[in-house]
Amino acid sequence: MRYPIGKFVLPDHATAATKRTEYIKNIGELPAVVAGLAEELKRRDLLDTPYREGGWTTRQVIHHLADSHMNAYVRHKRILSEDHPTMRPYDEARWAEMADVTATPIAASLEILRGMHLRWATVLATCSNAEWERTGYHSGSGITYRLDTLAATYSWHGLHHVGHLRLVL
Ligand code: NI
Repeated sequence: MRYPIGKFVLPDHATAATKRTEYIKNIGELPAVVAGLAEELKRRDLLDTPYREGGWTTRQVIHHLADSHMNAYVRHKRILSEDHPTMRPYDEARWAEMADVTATPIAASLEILRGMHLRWATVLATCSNAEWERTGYHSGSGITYRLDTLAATYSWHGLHHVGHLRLVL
């Protein structure tokens, strides 16, 4: 239940280079997919249901997608605008317990996702090969990402949490 679509496997550079279009598509389509599932979860009164025992509620999962992808979007933009930036981790568990998660309608995060993913997919769709190969260092994991392997990570991450929402439905 924790990994409904399987654990993420960081692709090698050759693989990531062939899947850039797929990553853009997944990132571009995520907001509409989540919005559709959110509507059904709300209709069936399942927004306060955890996707597994001790796990986040579907409401927290939806707000977490906005939290995580705001960080992700900034990381992509920094890689495109700075020379090998260091990307800092954030405490996702604590972010998921603050009032902007527990006391804010999910519509707020659905709107964030809609606007931000449109910008994110748009900028990725215009990247040159050289831009896709730009890098950044993630200080939390010690991993050096290329823009395309970072996009792979979040392409997976969105579908990973969509899997959690589908589990509850
Ligand atoms: Ni996550």
